[in-house]
Amino acid sequence: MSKAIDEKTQSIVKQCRSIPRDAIENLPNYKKLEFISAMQSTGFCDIYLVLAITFGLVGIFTASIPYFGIARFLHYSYDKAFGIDIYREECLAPKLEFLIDTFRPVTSCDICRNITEIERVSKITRDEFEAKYAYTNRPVIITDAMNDWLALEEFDFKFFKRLYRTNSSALRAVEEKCQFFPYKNKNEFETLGDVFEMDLDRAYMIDENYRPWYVGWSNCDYSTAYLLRQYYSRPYFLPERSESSKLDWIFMGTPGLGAHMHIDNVDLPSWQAQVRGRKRWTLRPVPECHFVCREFSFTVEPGEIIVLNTNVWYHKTFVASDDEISITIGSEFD
Ligand SMILES: O=C(O)CCC(=O)C(=O)O
Ligand SMILES: [Fe+2]
Repeated sequence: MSKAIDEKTQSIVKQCRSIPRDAIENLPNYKKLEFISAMQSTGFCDIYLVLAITFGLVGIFTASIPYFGIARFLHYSYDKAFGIDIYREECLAPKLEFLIDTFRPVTSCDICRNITEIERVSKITRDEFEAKYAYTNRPVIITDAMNDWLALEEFDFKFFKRLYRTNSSALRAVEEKCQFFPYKNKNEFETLGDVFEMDLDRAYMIDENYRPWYVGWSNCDYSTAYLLRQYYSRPYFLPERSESSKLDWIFMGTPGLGAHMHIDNVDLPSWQAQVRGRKRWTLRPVPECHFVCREFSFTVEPGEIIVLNTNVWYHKTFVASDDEISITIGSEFD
């Protein structure tokens, strides 16, 4: 083998002897290789050392970004690169979800350390709820807070279809000033009005080949809020001083669909009551806690209320009932 290589080398050397020196020096890659060889041979500036230092510096720079804060780094970069002060663009956040993911403040892993499943509690006192869950970002399910709610019997697709009938002030308010999330159905439901135009066979899954649907919206209209509150009461466990926001969030849809994995930017923690159907939740810790905390899933049953700070836990849902639509109502609290 080595004899063969030797012969090959000799033949190349012989061929090269016949080429004039000038012609070799004019070959396009000669200059580049000459430069590298010069650097190596001085011993003063080894090319491999240069590369190691360059990549080392890039590595240190990259690793320091999380230390100084990814959000701060990106804020600075957006300002310099596009002239956008991202913190003054809050109204874009609901439309451009990546802004929430990218610019949310770093979360302490203390909130999710050692949590591997959801706790279920009942007969909890306000003080105990306040100390353990209200402001600790620790998710919990309260199993006995909806016993006397009229909503359990009255809230169904037809109830909301009547409330949000065409030209009603309730519907106009949602369409003009509240938020609407059509999730996977965004190509067919542009507004909440489109949802309630759906025929009842589809809404109630009577049609065997029904297309599944899932939507959520906020009710930010005072008189609709007043009406909705006739059907449910403020959960008994909320601290006395806590203001339940006047904004209701309603999520409704058929089995198999739900909200994709996301994190919110709504300031306050919230409670969400499972009025009808069952909903499976997955909670995922923020990526900076990937090695400290674990993702986990659980199902919220009808009559249960989940309390969650959706600003610090990534969350996704899907309706897990066999043949019933899921309806939930909730609100933020401070
Ligand atoms: O209930 C759902 O499907 C989604 C709820 C949600 O994203 C929230 O409450 O922030
Ligand atoms: Fe959310």
